[in-house]
Amino acid sequence: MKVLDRGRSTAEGVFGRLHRRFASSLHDERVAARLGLALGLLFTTCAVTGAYSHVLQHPIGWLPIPTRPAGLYRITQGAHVTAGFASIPVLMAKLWVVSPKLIEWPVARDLRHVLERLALLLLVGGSVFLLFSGVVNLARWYPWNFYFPAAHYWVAWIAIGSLVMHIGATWATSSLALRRRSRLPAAELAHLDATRVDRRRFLGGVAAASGALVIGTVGGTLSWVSPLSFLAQRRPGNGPQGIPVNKTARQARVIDAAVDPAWRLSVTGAVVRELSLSRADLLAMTPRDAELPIACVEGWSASAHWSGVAVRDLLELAGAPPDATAIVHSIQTSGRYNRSELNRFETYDRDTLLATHLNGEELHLDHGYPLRLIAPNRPGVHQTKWIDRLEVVA
Ligand SMILES: Nc1nc2c(c(=O)[nH]1)N[C@H]1C(S)=C(S)[C@@H](COP(=O)(O)O)O[C@H]1N2
Ligand SMILES: [Mo]
Repeated sequence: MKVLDRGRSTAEGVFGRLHRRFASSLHDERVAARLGLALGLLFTTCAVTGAYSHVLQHPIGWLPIPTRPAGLYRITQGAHVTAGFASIPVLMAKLWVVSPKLIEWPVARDLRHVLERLALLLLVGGSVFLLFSGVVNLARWYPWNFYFPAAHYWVAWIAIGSLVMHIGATWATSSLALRRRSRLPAAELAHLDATRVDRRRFLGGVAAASGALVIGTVGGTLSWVSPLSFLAQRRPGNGPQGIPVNKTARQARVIDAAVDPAWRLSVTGAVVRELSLSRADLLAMTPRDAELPIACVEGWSASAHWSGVAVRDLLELAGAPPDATAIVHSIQTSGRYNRSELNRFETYDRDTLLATHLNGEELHLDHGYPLRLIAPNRPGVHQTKWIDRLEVVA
């Protein structure tokens, strides 16, 4: 018993000392609630745009995503990455503000308390993992051997579940903390006034850090901010023909096959007649053109003028059924992005092109010469380059 008591009082002593070290007028429910609100908005933005990106990248058969507005994915994915970056200082501040709570003693009081703390642990761990993995993915540094999108996706569900539990558990205190001043008791009001400057400065600093990160990323999409965008991996305007490149023809090991005069586009599958078309055959077809963005999942994007043949025209020429879907195949044999599916909205849309030209010039090898897919409202990973086959699915 004595030993136990001593153990407990030592632990209490340690926790007590930690609490005193963390004593500050900023460990305040009002500050925590404000930061929580900001974090809630930023995380919701990430969750909604992330879910949208997921269904675009992993198409669900009965839920084909429309092709309009053509630039929607560009906005949602830019918002996803930007909101993620902006939430880093807010999360750090929130953790610091509530740190006395995180080191609370006793560690567990009752079952409800255990569940609350477990949810909190998952929420904190999940959020830190999501932000960290997102950032290092953008930096193309992979200190792990799992597939980033899958891990990011599943941890997001864990974080969402624990966030809902956390909001449920803290709703009463938070709404009380955000309550209007006029309804506060006099003693609390006096304390509030005495510490107002501290809180303002602190929250202002957090907002400024978030703002700097926003400016640091949005230049991956908005060219007029890009000189200031220290975090943007790619900038619109940089790269051959004014468009950034993620994977070059050399990295994809496609150069020889891409420049081979024997290259043909074959149209196969659920068609009346299979086709084999040379570049000259394609150039002799009705030219179609469209102004469309490349919008990478990494958040950067760039708009360009593309021309080539419409997938819809090719399907008509081959006698495919009007509601056919299709798969485009690249001559690239390795990698995850050597093929992609076109849903029925995409095969029907006249702006879904197999492009031969970019910004008025013959497509650069790194942009997919001799032929690449460019379609409205699609993630960059599905704008397949170096295409040699269009497989029609009825
Ligand atoms: N065959 C093939 N196509 C591909 C890729 C690839 O690795 N292989 N990368 C995709 C990605 S991630 C993006 S963002 C776009 C970029 O197109 P760009 O290099 O012309 O800008 O190409 C896509 N098409
Ligand atoms: Mo990409």
